[in-house]
Amino acid sequence: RTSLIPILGDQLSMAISSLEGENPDASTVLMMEVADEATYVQHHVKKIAFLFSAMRHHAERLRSDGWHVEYVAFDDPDNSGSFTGEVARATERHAPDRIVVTEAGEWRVRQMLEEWPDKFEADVEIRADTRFLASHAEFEAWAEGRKQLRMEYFYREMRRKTGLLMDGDQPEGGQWNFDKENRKPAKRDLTMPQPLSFSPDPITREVLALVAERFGDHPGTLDGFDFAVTEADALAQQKAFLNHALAGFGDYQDAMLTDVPFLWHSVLSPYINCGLLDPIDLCREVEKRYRAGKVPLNAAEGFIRQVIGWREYVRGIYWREGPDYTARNFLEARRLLPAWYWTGDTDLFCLSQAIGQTLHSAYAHHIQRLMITGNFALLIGADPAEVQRWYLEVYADAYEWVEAPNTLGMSQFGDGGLLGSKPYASSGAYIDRMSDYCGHCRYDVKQRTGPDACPFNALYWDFLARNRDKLGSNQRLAMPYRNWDRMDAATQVALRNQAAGFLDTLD
Ligand code: FAD
Ligand code: DLZ
Ligand code: SF4
Repeated sequence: RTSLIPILGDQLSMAISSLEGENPDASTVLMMEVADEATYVQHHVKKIAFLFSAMRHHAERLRSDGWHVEYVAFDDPDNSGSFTGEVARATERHAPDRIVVTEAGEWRVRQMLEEWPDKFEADVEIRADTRFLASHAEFEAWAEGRKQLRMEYFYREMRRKTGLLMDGDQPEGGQWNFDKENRKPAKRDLTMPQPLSFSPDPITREVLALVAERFGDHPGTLDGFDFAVTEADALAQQKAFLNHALAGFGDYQDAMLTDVPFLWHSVLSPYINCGLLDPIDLCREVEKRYRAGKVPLNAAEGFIRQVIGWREYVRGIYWREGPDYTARNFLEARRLLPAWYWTGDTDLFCLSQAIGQTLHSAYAHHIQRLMITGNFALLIGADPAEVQRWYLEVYADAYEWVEAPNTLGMSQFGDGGLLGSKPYASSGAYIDRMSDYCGHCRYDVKQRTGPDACPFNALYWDFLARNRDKLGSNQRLAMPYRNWDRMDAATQVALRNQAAGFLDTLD
């Protein structure tokens, strides 16, 4: 029996489940660069170039392993522009008995695949994505019957399941979570780690020319494209992280420094999410470094928690909550993002840093996403659908299963507290504590009102006051609401006017 095996752009693993047990001599692997995927949002040009190049390199790798691969390039004149259209053309060419595919990473594409059995003669088999630790059923079983879902408890299950950082049935070091140790501000220093840089080979250069020509109206720049596009190079970047940056990952996880985009972060998410790196292998390497005495426990635990805790947890939430999760808007926020989210051209220095580096590198680290761009969008009352679209567009690691829970749930409180127990809203003081941005800013982080006041300050109080009916009973906000209530009426009015004046400048 002959098989057609479509491999989607985020399935670039040799161990992908759709290939498991299949016979290369009776199979055609289909890979396709399609307009639907490249334009369902206006992806950053580096994100498209990265994926197209990684896909083309992966096709070569599959061929060298004996697979027959048909690769539909973006500018193929017969390219129909969609997964379903390309599978239809391939079934006409080959009349396969079976179509075998690994499940998609988002509802939009899942729904497409689920239509295939009705559309095509062949038997369609949609296989589970075994690159994740928790299957859909396991996550459901864990979540079932719990009054409140919290990452921390799910994470402990994943520690037990993998045995990562376990000492028998107890957590290594007697504690599951060392997050409290991971909040140090960083100092600039000449020995700071740097991710590797990979110069474009002929395949990548061809892709860069294609993307420059066809996606000129998308955000970002192709200048300085230096992503890894093969598994070997992604593994080299992984090794560089393990050897140089991991030791500081814990301490400086929340730190931000001017013109230092990567700090001690791994910058591996684009490779993990598209399949070039295996997240569990990576965690095992991290544990090895800890066991060998090369990195402290707070770094190893902190990193492993992000991957087997947060990453798996947000995926579980995404699929559990269903296709309308992304449309939620608990705070009924309706404002558009300012146009400078797509240019970085703003005099709020922290935002110009986070957005500027995003447009350049299609990367920002977690605290920039959460506490700079996310926090600001939350405070101004930006429409969470619009905020999700922005995050999906601009980051090379963005796929809806991981982007939406982080943006809608964690950052914008759009799900009303399902993902996080309180909104990640803060005034300028937090940003000043964790970064050196404020020293470079035209605003004064210590002032709350007046022409030089840091806009985050008044916006923060205005956010709390404006959303009191929705947030007032949240126990974790009791203290800030008490502080608000202790202010005299004139101060409250001045803060709200200051915020209103600033918001007017955004429209
Ligand atoms: P590191 O700091 O080195 O962390 C290591 C790894 O842990 C990451 O590579 C990633 O695989 C995983 N990880 C860490 N935090 C999270 C998290 N909250 N959720 C899932 N995985 C996590 N991550 C994405 O992969 N894609 C997204 O589209 C995405 N959108 C986000 C949107 C918002 C508003 C926020 C606040 C966070 C988002 N994140 C997203 C999570 C996180 O910011 C990125 O995974 C991280 O910044 C990637 O950089 P890194 O590889 O250097 O991570
Ligand atoms: C993100 C993306 C882009 C930009 N282009 C393609 C593409 O042309 N072909 C492809 O197979 N995949 C692409 N992707 C990734 C898909 O959107 C991703 O695989 C789906 O979201 C399924 O999870
Ligand atoms: Fe950002 Fe305010 Fe600091 Fe300026 S003063 S960098 S706007 S937090």
